[in-house]
Amino acid sequence: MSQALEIAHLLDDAARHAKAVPQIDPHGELSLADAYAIQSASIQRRLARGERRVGVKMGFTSRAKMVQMGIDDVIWGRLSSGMQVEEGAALKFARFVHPRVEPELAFVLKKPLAGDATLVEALAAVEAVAPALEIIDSRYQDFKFSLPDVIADNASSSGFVIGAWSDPQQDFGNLGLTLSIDGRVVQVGSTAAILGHPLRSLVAAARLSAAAGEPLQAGWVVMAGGATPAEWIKPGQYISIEMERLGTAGFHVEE
Ligand code: 0L1
Ligand code: MG
Repeated sequence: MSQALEIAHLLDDAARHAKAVPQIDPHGELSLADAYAIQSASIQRRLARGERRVGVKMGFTSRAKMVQMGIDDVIWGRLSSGMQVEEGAALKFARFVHPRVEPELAFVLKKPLAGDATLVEALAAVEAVAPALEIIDSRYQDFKFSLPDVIADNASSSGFVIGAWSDPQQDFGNLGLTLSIDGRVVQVGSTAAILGHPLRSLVAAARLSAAAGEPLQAGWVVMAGGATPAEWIKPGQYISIEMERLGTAGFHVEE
């Protein structure tokens, strides 16, 4: 087995058994292409177990996070059906290593979108938009990673919850939002924190997934990226997002 495949198995097993592993590339020496190849192989294992590919998640979509990581482009990960959590559902905490949650905006596409799309072309491919929550759960010990580490680990993607879908023919570029834990607001932000406008994140998703030979498909979800810093979650909590005009979404965390 190649070393890349061995790492893919290690990370997939870590996610499957919720058991942290040491960083695979603490000094960030792997190329990003190799890191994405590991990510792809790890998702292939999920698909081989019967999960379906359902979309893409975008990461490091805020300037602050890019500066912190010393990068000048977003990263992306692959969403599979096993990561989707019904709105309002209860999730077992034991399914995760050390989960955090961040408020996002989700797109669902009505047609394929590939390559260097303009903002107008991107909007024309959107069926609907919704408030969403992403559960990020790095598989690395202490949530510590280099850039290749986190890419190989599917950009920490672990779960996502989507609220009711709304017509995208409205201005969703600067919608106020809150993230609450047990009804207490813990983060306040705006969809404008996602690359200045979430549509820019969709354009980036189209570019990056096409470059990887996996262009965005009709019916796929694109999680646009965190609109505020992430918060740790604990058993017993109810986590929710409230987004101006688009509504709410939430989930319970069970022991
Ligand atoms: O923005 C993101 O979703 C990036 C997730 C990867 C980094 C992290 O785990 O904090
Ligand atoms: Mg995210």
